[in-house]
Amino acid sequence: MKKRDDLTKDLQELPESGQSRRRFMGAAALAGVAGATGLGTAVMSREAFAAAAEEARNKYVIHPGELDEYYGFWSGGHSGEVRVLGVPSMRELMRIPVFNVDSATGWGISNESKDVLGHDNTHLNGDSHHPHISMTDGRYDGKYLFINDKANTRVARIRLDIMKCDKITTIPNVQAIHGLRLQKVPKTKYVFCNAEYVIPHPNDGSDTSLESSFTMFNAVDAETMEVAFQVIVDGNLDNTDADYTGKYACSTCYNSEKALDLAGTMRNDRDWAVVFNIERIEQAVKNGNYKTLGDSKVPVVDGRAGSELTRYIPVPKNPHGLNTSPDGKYFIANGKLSPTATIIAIDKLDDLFDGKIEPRDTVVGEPELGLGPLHTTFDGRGNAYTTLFIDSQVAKWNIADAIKHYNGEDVNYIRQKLDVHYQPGHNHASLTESRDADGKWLVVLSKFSKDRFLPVGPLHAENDQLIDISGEEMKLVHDGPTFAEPHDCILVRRDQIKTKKIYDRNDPFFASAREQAEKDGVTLEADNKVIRDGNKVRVYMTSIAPQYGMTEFKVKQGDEVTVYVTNLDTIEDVTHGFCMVNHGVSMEVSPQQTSSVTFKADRPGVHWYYCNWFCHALHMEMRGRMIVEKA
Ligand code: RUQ
Ligand code: CUA
Ligand code: CA
Repeated sequence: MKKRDDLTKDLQELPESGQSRRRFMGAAALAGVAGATGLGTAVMSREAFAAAAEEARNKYVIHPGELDEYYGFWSGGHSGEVRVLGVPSMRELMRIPVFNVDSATGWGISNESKDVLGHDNTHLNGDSHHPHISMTDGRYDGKYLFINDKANTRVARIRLDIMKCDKITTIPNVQAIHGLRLQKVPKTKYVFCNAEYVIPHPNDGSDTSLESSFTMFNAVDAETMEVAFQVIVDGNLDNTDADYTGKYACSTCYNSEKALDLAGTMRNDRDWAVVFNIERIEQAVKNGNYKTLGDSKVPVVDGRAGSELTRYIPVPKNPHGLNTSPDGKYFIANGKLSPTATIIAIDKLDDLFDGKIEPRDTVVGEPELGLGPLHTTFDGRGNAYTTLFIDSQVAKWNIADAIKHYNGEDVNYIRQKLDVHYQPGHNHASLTESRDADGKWLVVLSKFSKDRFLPVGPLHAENDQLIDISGEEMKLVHDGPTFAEPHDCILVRRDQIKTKKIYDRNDPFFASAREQAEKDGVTLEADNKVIRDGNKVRVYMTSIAPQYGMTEFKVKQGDEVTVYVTNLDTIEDVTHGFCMVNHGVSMEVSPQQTSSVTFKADRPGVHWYYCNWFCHALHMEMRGRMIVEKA
């Protein structure tokens, strides 16, 4: 493994050549300096070096009080959440709990979150990999962010105006949703998502053989979040992406062998990328050429080899990432166990589906990049950036030159290889999944941090590195430690996201609370009332800093109590909380929001509740008592 150089050595050696790998591996304060000098072999004075350092820093350091240019949405991996970062500062701005339980906001505790998660939800974990923002005509429209849950086979949607998850769909008939991408054109009508593992059908223990097992490619309607169709495939499914015509999506398969053992999954030199013809699939569903499985009503079409709905393009070997170039021309499948990436020409797919050419005729390039290519991203200037997991590098390469090379021309398509630290999975360039790919910043999500940070015990942080790709040369400018385990991120210009400053009183996010209040004849915005309904008690209270509308309420032992808090503050940032001591109850109530939580009043006596979001100089005084009468 590469070693860190110490600062002195960096200064002395600096900079030997444009290709030096060690130039950016010194102290963070000097990161990026060498690149900023633009020097080749010339020696640089310490003063010039310091000046260049300052200049480089100014490019990515966002000073106190300044705002970032980009929002970055990071998946939270097996923490099950989504994180919002500012880029280029890499400051964490917010966390959006999705599949996990969150003590601060009460996600997984409050009724509004249970409306999304399911009131009988028993899955308290998630494994979120791929965050993607809805698009209109190939451009981020800032409306939704979608993310998969591999752990419990779900897809979630986040409303970006309030940055809360508003829908979660469990995908039936399959296990482990992994790759997820959105239809780009004419708009995000479908969320495409791959189920990774093959399972038998029916999966009721009657037959566990591989012969009766398969997996499916799934399309979820982005507005209703219902599953629109499922497509049976050969092999398994890994990652996916869609094109810029709205017609095709393409997924990688690493287990064409359908093997259960590791060695078996590596038996074939080529697995494949499977292309889905969305128009034909929609037509098949319309014509009733589908079946259903088990209790589910989702139309299931057969896309196995020989089907008119799919085409299988052989690519080497256990391919992983599948990425569409922002010019709309290519699907790129990353070889993982092959040092290559395979360039598939999207404009040849019509001919492929019409039977005019063979699957491999769609391949127009297969550049050799290095060891362990996993994911590719783009700068919008014709260059691709591929992570090399085993080499711990990012390879920058030129797509047009790789195609020329494939055609026998003697050109070098590799532009640069940059060390990253260490073992990168995804990488993501600013706006790369849209027509607006602007080639400014590249985030590399490295799985290991090893020696880059202060040690924190056997469990290490991961390391998301920020790379300036605006010039000819990639320059590493920042190390960003992260907690387990962002897989992927998406960068979007800050003007493409419009958030609400405070809630609308009519927000559907708390529609169920409003409905219940109406049934109870309660006005959420004004009333402080206790409604008894058998042994169900509904406590409605308002809050305005630093007071609850009710500082005491009485219930009986054994009651099921639901507390509704409506925050009447209209001032941005004045969020209250509601925490019932010793009851496992905690939730956020932001300005103009109503939140509710249900719990059992199982112990008689006095039980204090308090505001747990700091809201006022008298925040400590914002509290009250629940008196539980002995049964
Ligand atoms: S995958 S490290 Cu879950 Cu996106 Cu490739
Ligand atoms: Cu209200 Cu703290
Ligand atoms: Ca394989």
